[in-house]
Amino acid sequence: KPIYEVASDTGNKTLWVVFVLMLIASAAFTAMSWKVPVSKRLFHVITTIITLTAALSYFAMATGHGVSLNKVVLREQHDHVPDTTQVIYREVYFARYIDWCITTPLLLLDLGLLAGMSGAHIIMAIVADVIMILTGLFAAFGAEGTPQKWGWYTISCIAFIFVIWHLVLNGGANARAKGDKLRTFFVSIGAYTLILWTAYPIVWGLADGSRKAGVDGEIIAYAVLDVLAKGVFGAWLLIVHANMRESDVEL
Ligand code: RET
Repeated sequence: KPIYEVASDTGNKTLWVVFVLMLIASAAFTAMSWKVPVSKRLFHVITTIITLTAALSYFAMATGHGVSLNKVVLREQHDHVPDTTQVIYREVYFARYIDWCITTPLLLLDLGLLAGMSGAHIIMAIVADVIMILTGLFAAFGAEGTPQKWGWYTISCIAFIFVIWHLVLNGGANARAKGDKLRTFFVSIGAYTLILWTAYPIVWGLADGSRKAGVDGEIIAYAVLDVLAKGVFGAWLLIVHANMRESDVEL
């Protein structure tokens, strides 16, 4: 009688593919770091840790470690007939949130350092970001039919708006001070980041949130987003950084 929403072979294969892609990206970023002196490897180190963390998280999910079967009870009330309940078990890939807790602050650090944001502003953006991820984790395990699930989701979205606020206002202002070339690059990679990051709460709403999307659909959507937001983002940042002295940081 209970319904099981779990990954099929397609979903599981997708997890393995992204695991391998993240490993390849990590190796490539490490090799790129060897081309520059140790003192100029800050972006390389940050960006490699991002893809390496994702590789670990995808390994956990692909092997069945980073996932829990979440029980959802739907209660229907009718007049004159007894209440009916439907129990759904759906996989929640909690390893994602552990991954995001480490990698999204590092992505923000990449962008903050690129723009030349102050330490205070970088810390504020990162703390808001960690709150966004942890409250998103609570939302994923929040009970249906109570304020838990969508309450935490709303709080998470408010934290997300804080992150965007810091990035756009402070990031934008600081990047401008570093010259036109750097400002143009920051605006491009910042807009790219903003669009991709905004897709995550949308996927969440369709998948964990309303369960309109199946578990395979969820895995594939996050897989594409993760490769773009970590792998392609990192490659873009490191390649441009290699040819743009304005992007150097003294740290
Ligand atoms: C959740 C659900 C609750 C509401 C919001 C979310 C935002 C998540 C974001 C994730 C970004 C992840 C990245 C991963 C690595 O590449 C937690 C999905 C606002 C923005 C960039």
